[in-house]
Amino acid sequence: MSSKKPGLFITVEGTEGVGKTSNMNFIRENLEARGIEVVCTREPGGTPLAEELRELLLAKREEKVDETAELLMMFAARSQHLQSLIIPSLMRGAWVLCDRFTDATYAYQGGGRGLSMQKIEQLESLVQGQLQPDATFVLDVDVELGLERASKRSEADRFESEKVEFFERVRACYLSRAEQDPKRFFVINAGQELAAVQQDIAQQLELLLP
Ligand code: Z5A
Repeated sequence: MSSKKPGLFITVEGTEGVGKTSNMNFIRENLEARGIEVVCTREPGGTPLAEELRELLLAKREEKVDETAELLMMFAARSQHLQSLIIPSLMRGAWVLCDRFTDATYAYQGGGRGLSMQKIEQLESLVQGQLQPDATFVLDVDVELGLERASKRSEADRFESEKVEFFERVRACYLSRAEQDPKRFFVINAGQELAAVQQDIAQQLELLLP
């Protein structure tokens, strides 16, 4: 698919406990108040098949999950999600707001697990063609603070059970990608109080409005 489409594609990224859920709701409400149709979705997931893949990916299991198998499952879910939800929504003019997308693959499978960035690029090109998010919010917070926030919420899944050093690599990868493409990425200091985080997000959202 070409990158030309009527709707805007916005993604929200970050390490654990950065507050994606609260801030996704804030962005959706902000856009809807301006009369924009917003399709809120997430990765891995977003369609029945992709949600089943999500369950398989997040479940803790005794068998060691091969890193390339994990990578392929992320892109299998993404392909289904793009073809059945993201692209049709963008084409009819809705804005798509997605909790994580391919930047998470670079950060977690590339930065975190150490898989080759070139392999990720190949799969990205196969699955997405030219399609990229129009804007990406990276909610950035000190890893230990994020993990502390996340631990109060629910039992850790397979990813959340990783060590601090893993999430430090994930965070470094997000920040380095953001530095390389400052037009697409907005890095938000998510260590502030929620109201201040949302004020910063609202300022950046203004720049995206027609
Ligand atoms: N993954 C991958 O490896 N590769 C990929 O390509 C993709 C994903 C797409 C599932 O993602 C896992 O998949 C994820 C990466 C991997 N692994 N992990 N871990 P997920 O997005 O569903 O999982 P998550 O990162 O754990 O997201 P989450 O559970 O939705 O967390 P969150 O949305 O960032 O946090 P939250 O629930 O909004 O906030 C956490 C708590 O902090 C909560 O109690 C809030 O009230 C509180 N909070 C939030 N903001 C603040 C502020 N500013 N101050 C104080 N307290 C706050």
